[in-house]
Amino acid sequence: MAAKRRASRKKPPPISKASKIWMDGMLVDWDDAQIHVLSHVVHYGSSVFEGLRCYDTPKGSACFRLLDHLRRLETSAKIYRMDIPYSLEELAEATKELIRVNGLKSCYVRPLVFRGYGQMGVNPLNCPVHVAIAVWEWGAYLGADAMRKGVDVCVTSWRRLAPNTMPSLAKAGANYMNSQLMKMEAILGGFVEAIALDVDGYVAEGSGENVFIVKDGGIVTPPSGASILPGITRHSVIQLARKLGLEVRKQMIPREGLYIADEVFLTGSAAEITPVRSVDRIPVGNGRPGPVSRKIRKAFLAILAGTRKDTFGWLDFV
Ligand code: PPE
Repeated sequence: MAAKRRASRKKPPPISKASKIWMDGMLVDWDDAQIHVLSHVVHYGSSVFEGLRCYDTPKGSACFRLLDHLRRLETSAKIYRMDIPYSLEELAEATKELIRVNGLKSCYVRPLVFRGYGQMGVNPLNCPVHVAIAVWEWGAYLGADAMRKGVDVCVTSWRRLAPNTMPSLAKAGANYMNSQLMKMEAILGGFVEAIALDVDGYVAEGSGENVFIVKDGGIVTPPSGASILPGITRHSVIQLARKLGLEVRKQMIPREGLYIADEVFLTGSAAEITPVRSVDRIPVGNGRPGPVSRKIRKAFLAILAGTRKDTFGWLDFV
């Protein structure tokens, strides 16, 4: 009860509004970016989306792996038989223009594809497909102290999406109903985030992040068949870690692997690279962010700061 009261007392900061939102090729005022209540997406969750960050680097604002995110948007749409009426290049240009128009140096970017107003009933095929892109300033996703101190997480009682139910390789809006169940359980239990197991009981992912563990110097993350979204930050961390001479494996992780790991960390566009300091109140290692996640994070930030060469071509200048 105490934890419940504590959680509900904290008032979250509202969305930091920008000026314009891109909707179906038009720049509309933030407050006018609206849809009809009988849009298919509102009732049946028919949307796919992306999330990425634009960073203020010494050479100017740059989107992190913009085309890779838009490619994943296209694959998500393909799974749900949605035809996006814009090319990848058009969406990339629209994103950059939107950031410029809003005068933002750094921001979060949310491209969204959804089924609109046309017909009610489950059949989505007769509803128009709309595309919107929004940008806004979004700070530390898992709290102000998350990066420095690490976060307290739990293993949720909810399993992640089972194979051949909701496809986890699609970043679909509806997948986040499962994420919401996980997240609410975590918050009301006094945790910052939840990690879900897959139907077989192996570690899958956080409500909005991928999971990595470090054990005896090796780095392990669940494979894409473990009911996860194959994160672009996850891929970046794997590339960067290997470049730093670290060993990375994609391998199933049993639940207790989280408890005996030397380090656990979460990755995501919003969460970036966030260390975990406890799982189910069991301290991870010595309960403080460990050297491996710190090393990777430092190299990651150095690319954004321009002090490390962007050899992977991650930055897409606005
Ligand atoms: N798994 C899930 C379920 C997930 O939502 C994300 C991103 C990831 C893994 C990591 O993917 P990537 O961003 O490509 O490294 N979650 C997005 C949405 C978070 C939200 O609350 O909204 C994000 O981080 O942008």
